[in-house]
Amino acid sequence: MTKSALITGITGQDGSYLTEVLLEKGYTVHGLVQRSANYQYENIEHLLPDIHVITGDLADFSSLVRAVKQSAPDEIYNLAAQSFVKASWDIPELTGDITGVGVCRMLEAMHLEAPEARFYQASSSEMFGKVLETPQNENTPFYPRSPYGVSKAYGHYATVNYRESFNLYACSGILFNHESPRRGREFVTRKIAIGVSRIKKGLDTQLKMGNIDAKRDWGFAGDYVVAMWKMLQQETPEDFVVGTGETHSVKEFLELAFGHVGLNWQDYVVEDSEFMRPTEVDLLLSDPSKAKEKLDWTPKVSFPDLVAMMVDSEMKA
Ligand code: NDP
Ligand code: GDR
Repeated sequence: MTKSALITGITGQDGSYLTEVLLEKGYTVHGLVQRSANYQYENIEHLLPDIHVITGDLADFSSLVRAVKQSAPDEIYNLAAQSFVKASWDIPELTGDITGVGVCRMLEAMHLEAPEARFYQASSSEMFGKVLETPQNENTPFYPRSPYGVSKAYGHYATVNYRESFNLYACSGILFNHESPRRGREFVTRKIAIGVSRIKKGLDTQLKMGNIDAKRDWGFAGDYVVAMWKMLQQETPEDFVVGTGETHSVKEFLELAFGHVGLNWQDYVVEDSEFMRPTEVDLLLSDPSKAKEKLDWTPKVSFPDLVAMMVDSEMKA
């Protein structure tokens, strides 16, 4: 029988790649989309004929109940969030409401309307924040460093708690940074890829950056959505860390991205305090051995290939 999936955050980077994976597997895909004056369907434009769009919002419980009723899902992927860490200091309350409490609303809607469904929560390495051990695994304690990280920790524990309280099939995927040509424009990798292509084409002369010594464990989003699906195919629900196990600095990303089009990053990059954060998470590095062992998951795209893919995509755009 055809499986039904409900994806919140379907218009985002991960939502679009996950939809492609699920359609390929024969799922009926329903996507929750928030109301907007000018709907931005850039990432899912090509998928619209094959999916069912449901208007709803993680801030509105009744809309989530309706969405679950309407889609009768076998699997729910809760990807919607205010996902930009830097903005979470400007809109902390909204971030808490959507990225944190929104998870509870979604879990409760499933508990009421589809308790047999399987639930995936998009948790984040930002929960590790000021890391208490390196590398970070499923048992590493959290020390979030932003309103976003704090909200994700709430969503993570809500997921674990609904699993333990009501015996729901609910998993938290603790994903490290993953990028692609569909990444939001304000995130550092896409910002650099766009900046490089504009400079190469003579449209800009400099690129303003924040903390370029920050390090991240960066992978390709297309690989990571496969891990989400695999988590929901296990016999018992568990939480998994997903990452590459490699860490690179923003500086390294700059070097490779400018180098890819024959330029030297030092000639164009300037520091700008506007892009600095009140607190940083300096060394995020995953230990994805549980995902490898139990999900048979490993990332396919290397760091240099990811940088090249993103710069090439902007050069073509
Ligand atoms: P994006 O920012 O690209 O997508 C976020 C999605 O959430 C968009 O579809 C957005 O809709 C939607 N959304 C925002 N607010 C609401 C709301 N109030 N109600 C309903 N929908 C809403 O994120 P990614 O695809 O990169 O990430 C997916 C999830 O994974 C997020 O929860 C993120 O926090 C988490 N995550 C991401 C990582 C990464 O490296 N990408 C790593 C770890 C976790 P709209 O298009 O209308 O704005
Ligand atoms: P992050 O992603 O905060 O890790 O959250 P982002 O790409 O915004 O920042 C990564 C690092 O780069 C440094 N940086 C800059 N960042 C931005 N955006 N712009 C700049 O100009 C700049 N200069 C330096 C940042 O300080 C930071 O250290 C992402 C999101 O997808 C979250 O939703 C997700 O949970 C985590 O990854 C894992």
